[in-house]
Amino acid sequence: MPKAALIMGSKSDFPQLEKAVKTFKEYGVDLDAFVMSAHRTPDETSAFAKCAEKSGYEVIIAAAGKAAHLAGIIAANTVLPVIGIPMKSSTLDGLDALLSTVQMPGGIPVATVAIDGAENAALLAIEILSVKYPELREKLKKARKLMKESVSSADAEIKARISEL
Ligand code: RP5
Repeated sequence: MPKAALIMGSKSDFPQLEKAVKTFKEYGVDLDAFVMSAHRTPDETSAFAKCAEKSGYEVIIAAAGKAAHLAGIIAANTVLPVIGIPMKSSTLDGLDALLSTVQMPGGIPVATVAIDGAENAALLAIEILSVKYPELREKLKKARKLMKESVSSADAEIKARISEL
């Protein structure tokens, strides 16, 4: 079974991350979630990342706000793919976390999604896992098809409403 880890810098991040948890459940990916902080629990965070491969994780999502170094410190301690979610949790509306997460130095990549982009982080993780688990690729294709159908029906609905004006 595919296995992913979701690390959040604080429990205050969780409400914005629920969508990621739901997405993993929909796709049948085994997910473990943790609260860990690059600044408040630096040793535990590094230790987790160092053991992540042995623990069976295949992809890691790290979500943090403010001076968000969580994804970076995890990526520095593992070669597993790390996806960073910059969280909107400060007076800077998440721009601080976006820049802290995305501007990694060469050699240590973090695949950064949009501010509060929990759903896309989960989907990107599932796309990465689908290289190994073809059943996930089929589910992703089905979901894209449904999305396309809902856009087509929205298009038809808008056209009908416009013609009635
Ligand atoms: C970051 O600081 C966390 O990821 C959170 O987004 C932000 C605020 O944390 P709390 O002060 O609410 O615990 O490390």
